[in-house]
Amino acid sequence: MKTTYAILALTATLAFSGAGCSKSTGTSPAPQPLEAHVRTGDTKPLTYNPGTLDIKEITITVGDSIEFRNSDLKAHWPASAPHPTHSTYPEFDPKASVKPGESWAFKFEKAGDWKFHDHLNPQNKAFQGVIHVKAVAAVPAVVAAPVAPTPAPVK
Ligand SMILES: [Cu+2]
Repeated sequence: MKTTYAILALTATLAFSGAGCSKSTGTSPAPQPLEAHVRTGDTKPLTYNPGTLDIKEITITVGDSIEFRNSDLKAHWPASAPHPTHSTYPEFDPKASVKPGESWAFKFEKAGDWKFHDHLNPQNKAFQGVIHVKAVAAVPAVVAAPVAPTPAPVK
């Protein structure tokens, strides 16, 4: 699981590093529109299953969100380290428990490695993890070409 996300992160890094947007899909490299480089903010699910999290480590980009889904029979409370103050990233805290069947999404606006725990089970490592948030890759600004004045008709 960790390896999978590391590869995904590497792929994303390569895709954003420019060089003609070469995605190694193997077949005909169709030209991609410029919009493909611009991030709009993805949402990645992370699920509390009975007794454990399905993902304990994930890499995203600033502006992306993590949706904490509770598929367990007990309530959970994802929150930034450290317990109990959550002071590393105070906004990363729903300020309430997420009940079974409910979810809570949080948009990460700051780059960093954000450890989290279950505020209701702070010592249980099965509910601890880390969200790696990468800074947004620089995207060249699109500058509109100036409109050339219509040349006066030659007489
Ligand atoms: Cu806590």
